[in-house]
Amino acid sequence: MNPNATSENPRDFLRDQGFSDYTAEDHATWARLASRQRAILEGRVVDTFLEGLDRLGISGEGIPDFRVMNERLMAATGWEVVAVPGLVPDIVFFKLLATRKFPAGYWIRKPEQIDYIEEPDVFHDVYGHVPLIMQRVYADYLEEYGRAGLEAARHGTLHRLARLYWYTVEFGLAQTPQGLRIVGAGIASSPGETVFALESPSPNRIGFDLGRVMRTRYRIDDYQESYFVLDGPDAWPRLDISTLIPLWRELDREHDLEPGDVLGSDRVLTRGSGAYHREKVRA
Ligand code: HBI
Ligand code: FE
Repeated sequence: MNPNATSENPRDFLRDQGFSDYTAEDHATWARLASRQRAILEGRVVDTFLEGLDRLGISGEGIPDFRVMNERLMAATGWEVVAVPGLVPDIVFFKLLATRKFPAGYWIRKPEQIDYIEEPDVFHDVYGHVPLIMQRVYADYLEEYGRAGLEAARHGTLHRLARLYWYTVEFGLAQTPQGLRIVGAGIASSPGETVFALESPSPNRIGFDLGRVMRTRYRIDDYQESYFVLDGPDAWPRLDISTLIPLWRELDREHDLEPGDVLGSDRVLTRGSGAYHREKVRA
């Protein structure tokens, strides 16, 4: 069915991965991306991410076969990866997560788009997102996120859930005994942002707070101006609805924050210089 249609039924968006249709060039694109990432992630991403890659058999050699990957994922946390053509409607996305299905684009970027794509492809979705789903605490957080999303749709607070996803699942950092590490898939699937998020003096790095994050707009087309830092690699927030509803009500009385804003009440780990985005504006 036409993916632009307004169906809210996940089944209308699922398809077969079409594993045998990938070309040698497709697998070579994966291999190039995966080997580049592996080298740069060591010591920068949480250790459980690299363990997840290994346990899933996600290799640097080629695009993984979802059937093989899903046997291991299902055994570990009861999750499964399902193939979709691209972005699915929010409600469909939440329904899938709430039933422990992670939607992944089946297509892979062309060699000339190696560093930037507008919609998530199989490399971002599988390499970036799936390794942590091998971990129970994370797997449970993602399911809870899906459930909270369905509630948010009824309360008119979808934008708050989108911000939460953005600043945790996609662009989260975490404190670990070894120092600051990456947990977000958007960072872990991008070589440029892997280094920028941890090492650049430009962005703010702010201790995670659920309400603070839900107030904060985000950039979709460039590195983040602020990253939020979980207190530990497993310190994902609980999203029970009885806490979220009063929180949403409180936030509706406050103005939104811009991506680079820093508040007096923030737990600031790094006050960014802002140099990176300032240069961009001038260029
Ligand atoms: N669809 N396939 C796919 N992948 C996503 O990450 C995704 C989506 N639809 C909606 C969406 N994300 C976001 O708007 C969520 O943060 C709500
Ligand atoms: Fe993503």
